[in-house]
Amino acid sequence: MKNQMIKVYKDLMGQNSLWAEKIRLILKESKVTMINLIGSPGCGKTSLLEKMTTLFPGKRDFAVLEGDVETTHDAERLNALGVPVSQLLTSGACHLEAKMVYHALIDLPLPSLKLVIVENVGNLVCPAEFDIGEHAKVAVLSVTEGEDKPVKYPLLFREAKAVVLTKIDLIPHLSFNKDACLNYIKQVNGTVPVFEISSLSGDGVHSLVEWIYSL
Ligand SMILES: Nc1nc2c(ncn2[C@@H]2O[C@H](COP(=O)(O)OP(=O)(O)OP(=O)(O)O)[C@@H](O)[C@H]2O)c(=O)[nH]1
Ligand SMILES: [Mg+2]
Repeated sequence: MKNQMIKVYKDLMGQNSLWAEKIRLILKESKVTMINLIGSPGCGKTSLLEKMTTLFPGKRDFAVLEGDVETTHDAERLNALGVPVSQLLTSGACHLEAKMVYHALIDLPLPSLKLVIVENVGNLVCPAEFDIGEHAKVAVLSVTEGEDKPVKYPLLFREAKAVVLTKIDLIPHLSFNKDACLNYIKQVNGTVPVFEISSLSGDGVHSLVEWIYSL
């Protein structure tokens, strides 16, 4: 077939950037910081948010936007602890886009908040490609995933302003080589701070929370 009309779809991601800009504007106006937590399914993102909540019962200045493909399980877990939370369901998509986050964000009681934490859809690849207007992407990696993930999936670790190494209480039971993991992270992102935490014991969570509130 010759001379057929070629459809060109240009700058679809540009639409995402427009929504991300709107988010940045709202966050600036309301003086709210937004963190984008990204990591594999089951790496411990919700458990970390639960531990943050129970360790600092007086702190009620953050809300959570829960991204998942299906179910409201994670939002229910945080709702049970009294955290303002909304569930964003992608119905199949492996990441959150800025337009969806924008609509959930403007429904939050922003004047009473200092911080919004977005738990992105469990995925080590796609969410890293999307700007959702956040102040910081935070990479979450659990020790059960293996030490080489930062070099196998480098984009997230390159983009991240911090890396959270979770489930460190399990290290004695694993062949996980923590030094190798830290070296791999350094290889990809030489200056990124790494927080080693256990949501089971609460170890390391305090330093992470301090860092988040210093942004
Ligand atoms: N031993 C141990 N287990 C943990 C820790 N953090 C999370 N887990 C367990 O890991 C499993 C998954 O934890 P979640 O917090 O649901 O993980 P998630 O990253 O939110 O999962 P998705 O939202 O499905 O991507 C649960 O069985 C948790 O109890 C930890 O620090 N130590
Ligand atoms: Mg979760």
